[in-house]
Amino acid sequence: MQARADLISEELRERFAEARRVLVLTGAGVSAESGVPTFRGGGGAGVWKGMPFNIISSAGMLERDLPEVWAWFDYRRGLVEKLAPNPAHAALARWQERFRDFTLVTQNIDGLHQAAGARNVIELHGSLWRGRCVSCSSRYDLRELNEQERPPICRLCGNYLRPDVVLFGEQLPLGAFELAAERARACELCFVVGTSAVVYPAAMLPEIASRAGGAYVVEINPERTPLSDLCDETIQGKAGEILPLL
Ligand code: BV8
Repeated sequence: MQARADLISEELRERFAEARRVLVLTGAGVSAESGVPTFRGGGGAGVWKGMPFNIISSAGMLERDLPEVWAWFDYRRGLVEKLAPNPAHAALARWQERFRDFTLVTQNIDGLHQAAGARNVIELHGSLWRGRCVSCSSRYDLRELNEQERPPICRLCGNYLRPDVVLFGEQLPLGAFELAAERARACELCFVVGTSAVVYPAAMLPEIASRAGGAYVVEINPERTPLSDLCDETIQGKAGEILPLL
């Protein structure tokens, strides 16, 4: 179904035309039209061998069963490697050139923003495509390692690699949230695209943009979320249909 341009308010069109400092926060919904399963709302990424994803994707599980966590992320990587960015990712990559000061913050680990040409993406939760040594924290591109070796072994210190992904109960990458929060305070227009806004601290960013920065906050999501009431405008639609209209 073709989205209707009248879903975009005049106020948003004017702000979009004049904006210089823009921040976009994305979640799994921005990759849904690429075929990447979302976590909640019936998305397929929610359960693994009977375990809800916040159990298999947790610090405790990594402690208990690193090989199982590798199997879970190998499965996710196997899904994503066949998929391509969708018009939502392409639109956001174009916005990078359009605004003087543009920040793209994602909760996603699928790498599809970068595959669509986006640069300097703030990955709050890490990346499916990287492994990190549990001892010396050396990082590796998993596409360059031998797939059979599980868990992979660090070439520098010989200990195990883990997925370079932030699991539930783990701290975000050093400085990532602080940088995103600083940009949220400074922005004048903030888009929240395809997130159920239940995971913290990522879900704090639109509130920081609105309260601390006075930004105009726009939510793009087929459903309402706990953030919807905070937003200045909510556009109920699919990211791949709405974003190209702007
Ligand atoms: C932290 C990587 C400090 C893994 C993810 C107890 C102990 C410890 C911490 C906590 C605790 N209780 C609460 C917490 C905090 C916890 C948290 O927030 N829990 C929630 C669930 C209650 N947070 C953490 O643990 C964070 N760390 O707090 O550190 C600390 C440390 C130690 C001790 C105390 C504190 C770490 C959070 C990061 C977890 N890792 N991902 C993996 O991917 O497997 S989070 C995971 O959820 C994904 O990254 C995902 O991106 C994220 C959020 O989900 P969404 O992206 O919003 O996706 P979802 O499916 O939910 O929604 C999709 C949306 O899209 C829907 O709204 C849908 O309507 C919409 N949609 C669908 N189709 C479309 C669409 N929209 C647009 N277009 C479409 N076509």
